[in-house]
Amino acid sequence: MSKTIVIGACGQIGTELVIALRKKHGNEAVIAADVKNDCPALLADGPYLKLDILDRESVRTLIINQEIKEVYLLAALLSATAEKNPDFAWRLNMEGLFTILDLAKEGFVSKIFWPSSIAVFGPTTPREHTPQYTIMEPTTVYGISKLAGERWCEYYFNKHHVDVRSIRYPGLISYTSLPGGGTTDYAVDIFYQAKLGKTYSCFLSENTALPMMFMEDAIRATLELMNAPKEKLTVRSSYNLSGCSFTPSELTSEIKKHIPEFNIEYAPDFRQAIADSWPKSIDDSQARLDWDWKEKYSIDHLVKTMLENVDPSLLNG
Ligand code: NAD
Ligand code: AKB
Repeated sequence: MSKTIVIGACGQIGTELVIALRKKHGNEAVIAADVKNDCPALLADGPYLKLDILDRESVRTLIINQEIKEVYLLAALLSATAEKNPDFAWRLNMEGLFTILDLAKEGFVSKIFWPSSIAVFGPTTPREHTPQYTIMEPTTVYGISKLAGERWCEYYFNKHHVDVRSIRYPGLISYTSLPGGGTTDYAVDIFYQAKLGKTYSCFLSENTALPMMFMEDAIRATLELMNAPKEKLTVRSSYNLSGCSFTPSELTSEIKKHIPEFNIEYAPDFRQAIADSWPKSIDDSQARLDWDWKEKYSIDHLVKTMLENVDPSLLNG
């Protein structure tokens, strides 16, 4: 049995990725690992390990001894949290990546997934339909770490034949677990307040357009990229990926179709400057060409699904 590990498994993406990978490979074949002590109930049907990605020796021992061949490395600080602790964010977002890339270079790991983000772009990047190849001058510590990570992934592929694959995820929207400190989190938070019948105080201004994607599409994209034949992949830094793009005001109008009395007010904070430096929409034609990517969720489908499934009791921990 070939083993897979998801590091950062308790997070917004990790929870759903572990479930999807276990469906595909079997529960025992997919290890969920996270720095958190406790395994979330959703991941209790398979192995769970407390693991700190910054503990290089423990990570190496685990992966070598357990003969783990496929690694999904999700542990990171996201954009808003990273700005509050830049030194640690740089360390966490970079050191773990080197640990895993080195294990692959030495032949212990055969395939790596490492996520990048739309945060790799900056204020000098064309903001509409941002191309795969363009100006990249990120101004956040998170974006700088993701861009550096992309360059290292491509370097390890070119120099050491490491099979590392990556997607520049847009803001991801899901209801299974809460988001972990990003600039796009408003587009998840808003559904909880709408379901609770409360006014939502949005930390971005009403006309801030950002690229977004429903989690089901993101997980499917991840599995499709990891399954794609090696020779079809022309991008070894990270693929642009697009779902749908919208502003807080457009999202509110869509929610109001289901909950007409829903209200939003705007109180932009430090995250507004981050959002203003990011693309409004993404051109993902390379992903469509190379591995037949196509999104399923438009904004109306996404809003309907979120409102049907969001459970405000999640906010109580
Ligand atoms: P998250 O914050 O929800 O989850 C991260 C998980 O990593 C948490 O469970 C946390 O406990 C764990 N972790 C933190 N430090 C760790 C350590 N030292 N060792 C092991 N685990 C540790 O993040 P997410 O939204 O699931 O994002 C996962 C990855 O995808 C990140 O690299 C992020 O940059 C990237 N990404 C996410 C989005 C998004 O919208 N969610 C968009 C673009 C890129
Ligand atoms: C964030 O807002 O930091 C993330 C991302 C787009 O990388 N959701």
